[in-house]
Amino acid sequence: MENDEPESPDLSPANTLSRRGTPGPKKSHLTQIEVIPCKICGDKSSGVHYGVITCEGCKGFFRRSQSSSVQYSCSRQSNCPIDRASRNRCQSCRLKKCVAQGMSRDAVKFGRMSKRQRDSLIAEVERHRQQQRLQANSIQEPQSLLAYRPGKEPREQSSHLIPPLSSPYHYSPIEPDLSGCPVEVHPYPGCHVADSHAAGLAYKVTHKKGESFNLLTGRGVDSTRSTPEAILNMPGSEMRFQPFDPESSFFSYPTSLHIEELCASILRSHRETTQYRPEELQGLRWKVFSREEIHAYQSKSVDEMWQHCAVRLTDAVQYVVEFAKHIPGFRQLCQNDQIALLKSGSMEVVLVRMSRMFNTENNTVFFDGKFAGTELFKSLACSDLIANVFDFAHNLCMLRLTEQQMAVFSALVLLNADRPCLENRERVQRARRDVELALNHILHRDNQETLLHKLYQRMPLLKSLCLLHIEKLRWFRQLYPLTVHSLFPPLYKELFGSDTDIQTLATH
Ligand code: HC3
Repeated sequence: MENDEPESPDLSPANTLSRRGTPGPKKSHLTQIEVIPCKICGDKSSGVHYGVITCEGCKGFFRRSQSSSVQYSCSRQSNCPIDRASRNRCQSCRLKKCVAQGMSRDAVKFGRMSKRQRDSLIAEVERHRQQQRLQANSIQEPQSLLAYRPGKEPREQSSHLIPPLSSPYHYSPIEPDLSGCPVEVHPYPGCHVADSHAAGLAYKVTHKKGESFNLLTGRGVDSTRSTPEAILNMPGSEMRFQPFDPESSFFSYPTSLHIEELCASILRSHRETTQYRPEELQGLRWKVFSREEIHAYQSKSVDEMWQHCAVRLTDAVQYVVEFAKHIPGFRQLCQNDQIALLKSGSMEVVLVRMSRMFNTENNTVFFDGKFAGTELFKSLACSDLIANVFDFAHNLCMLRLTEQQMAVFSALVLLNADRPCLENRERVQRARRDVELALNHILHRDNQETLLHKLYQRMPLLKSLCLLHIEKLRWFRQLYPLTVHSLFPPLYKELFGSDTDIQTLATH
């Protein structure tokens, strides 16, 4: 446990951007870099240190971690949340986050920032200043119907966000036609129908009292009694919705005003839950992995690299969960359906969002703080999956979606009334219809109606990619059942494979 008193500011020009002598943009922007919170723990930052905007505490921690020969290790699952309060609890995860955000001793040698990097930083400073102005103003303005507080970083919530299910799901043939694929492999880890209804499948997510975690808050709940509204308003939950009448006109007769409001709300949700802004990613395109760094990834064993990617993927999924919780109409669905939509749709949204982080010039994707090509994932031993995922990201990136288009498309991917195990399909369809109208609206406004067909065309592709992903996981789990059971994040296991199967495998 490292005590972590912020140290006296390090004024060496090499280590701070705001005092850097290099000529650059208007002084005012750089002197206000502290409006951007520390990228590691969210505390107040003091400048760019080792290539990343951090607070004094994290700067000092990283410097000490580079000089000391000590090896840090995590006593949990290497996915400890790192924030202002918890940053001293796990040095291993803190250092991992520093590296993931791009902190590096090399940054000291860089000395200068390119124009693109400076522009990206200025854009981020400007956005934070705007957010501060908005927050200052919003105290006076009456909050809109869909008012919500920006959620905490999804990472700060429990990683076990999907309730452990008392019995494995079994896939039902009534659901989407997947006859083309072997019964044992389908995109959704199945859903056990405790009692099916003629109109569709209702699956009972039965829990023993106190044993469940709730996807929507990551907290233990007695879900036998909870309702989404009650869960949403649990202490500690990040979502504070005003009481909402789902049957209100907003959902039954969307007017253009409602659609405009829906678009704006989905865009806000998207912006609050994407780890990087487009302009930031643009400014980071120069950060590609060196040959040595790529070799280090390729030297990982198959199970090590799978565990590493599983943690990264789970991180990304948690942001998608927060995005979903902010989508008007999603939180009005019953908890069963919210979980069913996330179980089958969150990976698809991760892949959609991956296209935002893709550089089509060199076919690389932003991963672990730098841009990586397919070769970095070689030790996953699933080159076909990687190739298909990169192809998908490349082709979607080529459409050059705006953030608004990306946000509404992501909401449409999630609100899919054809997913298995839904209890109230009609209600999902109603929420989806409003998002469809929203997508039509913004593409018409942007004079890009031709994109509509192209986006709808990509949905079956997303499903087949997730089907392939599940197939690979089943292959991996046959070889390394205990790795998946003991080292994969609980949320990953809940999303992509029933834990019960793993226990069965582990004991046979
Ligand atoms: C899809 C991916 C895992 C997830 C990686 C993500 C989406 C993670 C969040 C980052 O911000 C962006 C990012 C970049 C690359 C993505 C990886 C590319 C290939 C890899 C596999 C297809 C999934 C492997 C995960 C597995 C097999 C452990 O489930």
